[in-house]
Amino acid sequence: MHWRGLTSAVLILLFIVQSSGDPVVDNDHGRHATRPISEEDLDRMLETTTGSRQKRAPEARALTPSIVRTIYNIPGGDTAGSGQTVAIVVAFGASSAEADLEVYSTRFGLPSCTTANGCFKKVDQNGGNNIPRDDPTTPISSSWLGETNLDIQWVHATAPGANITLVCANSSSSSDLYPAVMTAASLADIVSLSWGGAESLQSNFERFLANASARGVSIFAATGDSGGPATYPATSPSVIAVGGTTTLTESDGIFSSESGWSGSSGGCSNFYTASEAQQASGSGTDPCGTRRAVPDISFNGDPTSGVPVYVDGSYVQFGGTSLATPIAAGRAAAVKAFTSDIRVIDSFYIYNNITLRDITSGSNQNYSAGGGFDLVTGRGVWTGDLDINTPNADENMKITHLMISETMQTKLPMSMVLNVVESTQETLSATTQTRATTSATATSMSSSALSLPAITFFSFSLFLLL
Ligand SMILES: [Ca+2]
Repeated sequence: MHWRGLTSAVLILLFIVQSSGDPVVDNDHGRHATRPISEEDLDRMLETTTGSRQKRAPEARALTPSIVRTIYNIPGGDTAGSGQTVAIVVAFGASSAEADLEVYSTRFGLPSCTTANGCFKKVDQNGGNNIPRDDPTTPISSSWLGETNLDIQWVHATAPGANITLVCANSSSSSDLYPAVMTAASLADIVSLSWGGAESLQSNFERFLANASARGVSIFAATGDSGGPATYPATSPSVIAVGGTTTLTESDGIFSSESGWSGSSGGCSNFYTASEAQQASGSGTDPCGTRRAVPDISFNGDPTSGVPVYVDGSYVQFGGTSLATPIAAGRAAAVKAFTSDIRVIDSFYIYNNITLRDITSGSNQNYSAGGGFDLVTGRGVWTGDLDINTPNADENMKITHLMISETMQTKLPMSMVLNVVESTQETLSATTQTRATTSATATSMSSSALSLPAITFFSFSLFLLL
């Protein structure tokens, strides 16, 4: 007994030492590279999506909610996600976020989502009403409020029927954001995290994430927008890591092709091992051994193929894995609402139950996308679920005729596949050259001063792309 007691005491002591040793990191919400969208451009976008075949002007090719729901085959239509709740964790308060969401919903014909009608809820990091102050960063579109509006509006755009709970951490420090994630996971079973910090060993938070995942909470985390190593918590094996693509549409809004975005962070974790499901799939073991390999999946993230977000009184075009992540969370809500058979969307689900559009072109700083799993886009773009009937069958047929996926490649004439690949690569090589000259500037900037070079970089890229 004596020795057993002593052993326990030593173990407890070790635990305390280890626990207090978890590093506190500052988390960044990424490089969104926003650009303004005029009301006139917005009108043109909407005309296209309401049936007019009018060609969209190059500056009006941001993706609208209905285009995004179509190209990602999100089930449920205008009530997608009904009965589900998505919790979004951000830093700081967001005093105008709910009013901005209402303006956005009206503009895009989405259902109203307010505190009054029970759809929207905002809590502090402990679940209470002590909402922190707004992020003072300017311009506002580059602040955490811009991030918050992006997250809220794009969960609502992809899952208009879902409830949204916004959890506001007191600061961007992990000592505030991690408790906020714990609160979020107690209030919803789908959680969206469009932020991250440099990888480190987070033993306490890891235990929490593993437990949350085991309880059936789906946590989606952005890999980062640097195109370099992925950030934490995306590299945790207990979350679903979301990378970014460049999603090209025709001038009339019809899906054209999708490639890996140069800003999509990814790679092998230096601290964490792959989940059992990832290891079993071979996706992690091929490039990374048994280490965690990210991303798991991807959605649109390139600002040049970005989306409109209403913030600070006007519309701006946003991108980043900060966009891809709420799309993933919204799609999860839509899928869970569409069939009650799907109770848990976790790593096992992502590696066994989904159908994908494999991304085979494009690259980030260290890796290139290729056939199957890659460290730019993961398994690819989540476009379907094996355990539900494919919804919107007609829409799906309409858009898949140009898709480059593992399943479609065998059915398509190879000339058509090659044409799409070539045209995508030509466009990408033009933009990659531009990015090479600007990325050095961007990566040397501190997180508090990212907005200016990001905007410059984005505008320049957009000009070349179109
Ligand atoms: Ca691939």
